[in-house]
Formats: sequence, structure tokens, C-alpha cells
Amino acid sequence: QTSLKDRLAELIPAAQSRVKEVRAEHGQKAFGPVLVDQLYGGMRGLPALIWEGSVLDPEEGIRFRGKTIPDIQAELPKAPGGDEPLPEGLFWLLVTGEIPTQDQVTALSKDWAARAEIPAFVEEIIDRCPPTLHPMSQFSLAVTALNHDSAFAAAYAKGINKKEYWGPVFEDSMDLIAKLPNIAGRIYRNVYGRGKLPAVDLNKDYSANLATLLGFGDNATFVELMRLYITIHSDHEGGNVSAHTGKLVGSALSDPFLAFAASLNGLAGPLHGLANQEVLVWLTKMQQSLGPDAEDDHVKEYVWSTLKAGQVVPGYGHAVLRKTDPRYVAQRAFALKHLPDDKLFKLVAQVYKLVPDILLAAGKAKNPWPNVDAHSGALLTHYGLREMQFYTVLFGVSRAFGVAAQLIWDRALGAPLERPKSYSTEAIARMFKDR
Ligand code: AMX
Repeated sequence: QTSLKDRLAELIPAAQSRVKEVRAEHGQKAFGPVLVDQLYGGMRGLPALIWEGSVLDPEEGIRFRGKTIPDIQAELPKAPGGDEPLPEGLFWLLVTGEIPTQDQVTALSKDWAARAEIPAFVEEIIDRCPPTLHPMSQFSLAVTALNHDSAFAAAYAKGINKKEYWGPVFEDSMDLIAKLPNIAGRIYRNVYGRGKLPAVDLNKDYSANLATLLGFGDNATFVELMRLYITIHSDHEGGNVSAHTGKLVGSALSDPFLAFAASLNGLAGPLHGLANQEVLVWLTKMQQSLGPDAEDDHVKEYVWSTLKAGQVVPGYGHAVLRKTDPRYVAQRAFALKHLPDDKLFKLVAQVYKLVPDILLAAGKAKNPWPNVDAHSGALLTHYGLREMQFYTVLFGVSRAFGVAAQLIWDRALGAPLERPKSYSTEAIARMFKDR
């Protein structure tokens, strides 16, 4: 049985040659023109980044190393008696492009559990945060502080050879992922008064430990939900705010803790990861205003009133996707299997039936379909995790998998400092005056 690091060491030389080959063959080919509108338009559609773990097709949705969500649900190892893929396997797939064996996944679970403890001073930082500080801010503070023990930062200070960068970045990435459940659990228990954090169980998988640290470890279906949740939230190619930020900051050779803390600050925005909180806030207000079992016409009116107030319908629309997000579909399937009669799930389903036509009629959103965030909060609420301000922290735990995998490859492939060119409006006006 090979370890992930050994397998990676075997794969790196061939991947380095492959990049050389692709650059030699295609390096001077153009994707097409860059339009001035793309500079003003948030770089939508601009091909600008290499991201190895996943590619997002607008019509079909995400593929992790070529595999769709149903593929990975079928192919990745499961926990004994479980149906959902283990996120350990997804990480192995993101890093190597290969489906791991059950033993390899078990070894990763054990490795992460062994690395899970966080330094006492990081615990203190979290404990000193006022409960009014948003959980995402606490999360980002704690992850930044982990940089204290970064293997990469220490190796760099000693003068590590460029060719060796990936080794300590791998170690930091493993530590980062391993320590997130303890950080998330501590924040959750502190902010919502849920008692003392239990210890990580060295023989349990990552999701089971996360569920236990949050206080839901006794519920086997919640543990399964965490396995699915982390797997589908892990990676969504490179251009989204959290992924791109992590890659950008990592390109300055900031270590994985600093890079991922930056990702978290981006994920904390309402147009990105905070949307899962916003969806629940919106649905709860709707329930309060319309009462239970609202009629379709009343829900429609409520949606229109959101749009007329100049607000977005949270959980709908996407910068790349043009169909229902397969991550939404996977969560809907989970709900249909485990909680078909849940009131909030029924409202989520009712909204799914009504919102796309309204967004089409309103005529602005390029994608009227739901994204991942339209569903996740309802599932968490069902199992008693009702504190919506905490939801984006779980998204953050998951997103570390994708960002970490890319940071390792960026250093293995010698990715340079990112430094795109910017222009002022006046410079553009001058440059294109006579063209
Ligand atoms: N409700 C109302 N209006 C919407 C909308 C929605 N759900 N989605 C897009 N629009 C509007 C935009 O605000 C924009 O309006 P403007 O012209 O007045 O500025 C117009 O439609 C065109 O936008 P777009 O090209 O379709 O979307 P985009 O690529 O600029 O933005 C996104 C994508 C996700 C930010 C946007 O759809 C949105 O705000 N959705 C709601 C928030 C959300 O669910 N975010 C989570 C996304 C997934 C994730 O990252 N976790």
C-alpha cells in the first residue's frame, strides 16, 4: 500500500514533462481575443488559470479529474455500511487523478486524525473571539495563525531548493485539512454554547470526527451527509473567488495556511460561499411572512418582492453554470432519500419549481437555475444544525481540499508569481481611440 505522498512523488516527474510538452506544442496558440468588456466585467469567461483538480462545464457541471458527481458517488470508497463517498478518496483523486483503494483511504483518515490537534495559542485565539464575531472571521483568524508552524515557511527560511517546494507544501496542506475540524468544532461550540470539544478519534474517518466535534456524531445519517457535503463542496475549478484567491496568494510563496485563510475571506462574501447562510435567512423570513404551507402564488409574490427591492435571490444563478448545479441535484437526492417530508425541504423544492421562471421573466440573470447553496442549509437544519451563520464554515472546511490539492501541484509544477496586467479607464480610452 502506497501513501499519498509516495504516489505523488512518483507522478510528479511525468506531470512536469506533460506540462513541458503541452507548452511546447500549444504554448503560442490563442484562445481568442480579450475584450475590453471582460476587464470591466469581472473577467467572466477569460481563460487565465491552470487548475488541475476539476473543470466546470456550463451545461453539465463539475467534473473532478474527469469524473462527474454520480461517477464519484459510484467509484470512490465508502465507510463501512455507508453510501456516500469518503472525502479522503476525493482528495486522493484531486491530487493524483486516480481512484484510491479502501486501504489508501483508511490510511488518509488515520493520518489526518493524527494531525488534527491545533496549537494551544490558536485555541486561545478562538476562545478570545467575541461570540458576535462572525464564525467565518474567527475561522480565517485561526487558519492564518496556523502559519506559525508552517513546514514550508520554515524550509524557505532555511533556503530550500525550488525543486523541493512541493514536499513541505504537501505537509502543510495535510496539516491544514486535518486541523480544520478542530477549529470549526471549537468555533461552533464557543459561539453557540454547545459545551466542551471532545477529542478526535484516531480510528474514525474525517467526516465522522467533524460530526462528533460539532456535536452530531451520534447521528449516522448526519455523518453520511457530511461525507457527501465535503465531497461536493471541495472544488469547483480555479476561477471562483475562494479557489483563485488561494492560488494567487500561494503564488507569492505564502504558505498554505496564509493562502487558504485568504480563500476563506473570499468565501465569506454573500455572492460566494456566504450564499448558503443567505438562503436560509431568506427562506426563514419567507416562512415567517407567509406561514407554513404557503401557496405557490404567495411564494411567487415573495420572490418578486425580493427582486423589486434590488436584492438577489440567494442560491440562484451562477457565473459559469447554465443548468441546475449537479451539487444541488445530489443534495436533493439525499433529501428525497432521507427527509422527504421535511417542511423546509418542501419549501426548497417549491422554490425550485417557481424561481427559474421568475428569474427568466425578470430577464437579467444569465442562469435562472439553483446552485449548491440553495440546498445545503435545509439539510443541515433538518439534523438540528440550525445556526445559519455557521454554514459557510462547513463550506470552508470542504473548500480546503480543492485549494490544497492545487497548491501542491502549483509548487510541484513551478507555477510562477501571478501578475496580470491592469489598465486605467483613461489608458484604455487612449489606447483604443483610433481602433
Ligand atoms: N437574483 C437576482 N438577480 C440575479 C441573480 C439572482 N439570483 N443572479 C444574477 N442576477 C443578476 C445580477 O445581479 C446581474 O444584475 P445587474 O446587471 O443589475 O448587475 C445580472 O443578473 C447578470 O448577472 P449574471 O451574469 O447572470 O451573474 P454573474 O456572473 O454576474 O453573478 C452570481 C453570478 C452567482 C454572483 C449571481 O448569480 C448571484 O448574485 N446569485 C445569488 C448569490 C448566490 O447564490 N451566490 C452563490 C454562487 C455559488 C457560490 O459561489 N457558492
